[in-house]
Order: sequence, then structure tokens, then C-alpha cells
Amino acid sequence: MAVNLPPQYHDAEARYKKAQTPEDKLVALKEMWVLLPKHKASEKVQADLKTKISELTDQIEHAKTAPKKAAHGTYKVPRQGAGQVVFLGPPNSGKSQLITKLTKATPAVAPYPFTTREPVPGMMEYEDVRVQLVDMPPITAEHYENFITDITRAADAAVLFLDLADDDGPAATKAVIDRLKLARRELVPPGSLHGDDPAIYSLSTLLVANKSDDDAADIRLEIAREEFGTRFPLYVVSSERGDGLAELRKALYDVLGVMRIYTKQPGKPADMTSPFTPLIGATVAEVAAKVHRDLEETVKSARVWGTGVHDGQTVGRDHVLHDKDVVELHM
Ligand SMILES: Nc1nc2c(ncn2[C@@H]2O[C@H](COP(=O)(O)OP(=O)(O)OP(=O)(O)O)[C@@H](O)[C@H]2O)c(=O)[nH]1
Ligand SMILES: [Mg+2]
Repeated sequence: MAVNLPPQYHDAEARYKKAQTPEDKLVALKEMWVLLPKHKASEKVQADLKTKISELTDQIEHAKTAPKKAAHGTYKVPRQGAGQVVFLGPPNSGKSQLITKLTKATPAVAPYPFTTREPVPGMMEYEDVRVQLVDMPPITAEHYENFITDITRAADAAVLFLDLADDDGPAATKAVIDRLKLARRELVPPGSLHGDDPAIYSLSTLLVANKSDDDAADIRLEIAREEFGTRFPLYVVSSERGDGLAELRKALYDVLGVMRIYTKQPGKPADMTSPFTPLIGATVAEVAAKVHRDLEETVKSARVWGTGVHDGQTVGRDHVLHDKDVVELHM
């Protein structure tokens, strides 16, 4: 199969060849990327362009000596809200676009690969809790930012992306899984048993097949289901149109495995605005520790309103709480 390149592609290529500075070269390469038909026959050209764009972007960034990264050699994203979910995936699969739809964060979204170069956190509201989502640079077999290894270790869960607008989508997603494995990060379905090897960190993962609005999305989705459908829970979305996002929001909260516990002071109404979010199955003592570190030791009992108790029942420190219980701690 021949690659039918539009004439504008050749113009952009000519500008690339003539360009004197890395910046001008990059502009031309990005135009070539946008103009290149994305199908099987152009796979090699696509791979080639990706590598060149990545290398040039690195070169330009390096010249600017990114201070944050140079100083610490890594990035830290302090955990906020009920938990942290990192976005992992191939270039151009719509990670940044989805973050802009689910949070107030505004990472750059662009029609060429390797746009995101550093982690960008944003807070997603879900009912009365907030979940932290972290946009990440893309991953390919050849391109991997080392700080991803640390960030995935600290995260509570991950979203793995699959690009339904790209024939190469399933293979590119598989490359992400394999590259993370080399870094001893294993993407697993939520709730699965973690392996025995302590050096390998298992990360609960949802698979998001993005760009469901693409004309040929259905065919690629079938391939994706065959390849990954039994390995991960699959969410089919269009970040651009907003399809499937309500269901995904709920899944992004559920994957954290937390529950909502409201606290109250004796004689006062409960604070129903900002619940604590301990792991499902947490006890009175464990919730007390979330309120204040010292309380875990000193809490003796609690009155509980909610599931499995009668209103205001006094329970011991080892009582297991349930989602949406109201708790009055007694020292
Ligand atoms: N048709 C369609 N295009 C989308 C959708 N989501 C994102 N895009 C487009 O895909 C391109 C890449 O989107 P980004 O969000 O920058 O992708 P990314 O995964 O963050 O890319 P990198 O930062 O390079 O890893 C942009 O042109 C988006 O407009 C979608 O649901 N449908
Ligand atoms: Mg991005």
C-alpha cells in the first residue's frame, strides 16, 4: 500500500529541510504530522516523524534548561483530595483534552504528538468529593520520561488511553504497557491481587478508549476489546464531544476504593460538606487518624448514624464504618 501524501505535506517537508533553527524545523515537522494520513501504510513515516518531533522538542527544552526538572531530577505531584489518578498513554491519544473536560486544569492540547512534557494535575469534582487527575507526558517504546516511574509509584490508580482515531492505536497502547513493565510498573484491573514480587508495583487501571466520534472508531474498538477488553474495565469516550464522561467520572471515584465519612461534634449537626475519605472497610480508629494523627491512639468510642447501627449508637474503636456514615468521635 502506498502512502498518498497531500501536496501540502511536501511543502511542509521542503520547509523542514530548509529550516535553519530547531524551532523552525519543529514547526514544519508538526505541520507534516498533521497532514500525514494516519493508516497502516504510513506507519513507518508516522514512527519516523514521532521520533524526530520528540528529539527536537527535547533539544529545544534542553537548551532552555528546564530549571524545575534539573534541580530535583524529578517531579513531585503532592496528593490532594480523595486520591490521585495518573493518565498514561501513547502520544496524541487525548490525555490532555480529557483533563480539560474533567477538571479546571488547562494543559496544552494539540494535533501532534509529544505536546505534554511535564505532569499537570487537576481536581475533578464528583458529587461531594474531589479526585486528583494528573496529565502526563506520552509513553512509547522509545520515549519514556524517567520521572513517570516515581509518579506512578505514588499514585492510587491509572487511566490507560487508547486512540480510536489511529489504526496504530491498540499497538501504541500495548507499547505503553510494555514500556511501563520495563520500569517495574504493572497495570492491573482494579481489585485484582497484587503479585508477590515487591519490586514490581501494581497499579489499578481503567482503560479509556478515546475519540469514539471518529468515523472508523467502531472497527478499532472491536480490535481493542479483543486485545484488552478482558484485561481492564473499558470506558469508551469522546473527550471532544463529551460522550461517556459521566460514567467515567463515577469510575474514577470508584477505582480509589474509598468511602465518605462525615463527622460531627456533640450537640451540633454533622458537617455534610467535606467528608473524610478513608479506604472502604476502615474502622473508627482509622477514621480518627484521618481527622488528626494523634486521635488514632486516643479515640475510645464513637456514636454512629448510618448503616448497620441504630441512630446515634455507641460503638467501639474497632467498629467498621460504611459509606456515608456520620461519626461523632469520643476520646
Ligand atoms: N476526534 C477527536 N479528537 C480528539 C479527541 N480528544 C482529543 N482529540 C484530539 O487529539 C489531539 C491530541 O489531543 P491531546 O489531548 O493533546 O493528546 P495527548 O494524549 O495529551 O498528547 P501528548 O501530550 O502528545 O501525549 C488533539 O488534536 C485533540 O483535539 C476526541 O475525543 N475526538
Ligand atoms: Mg498531552
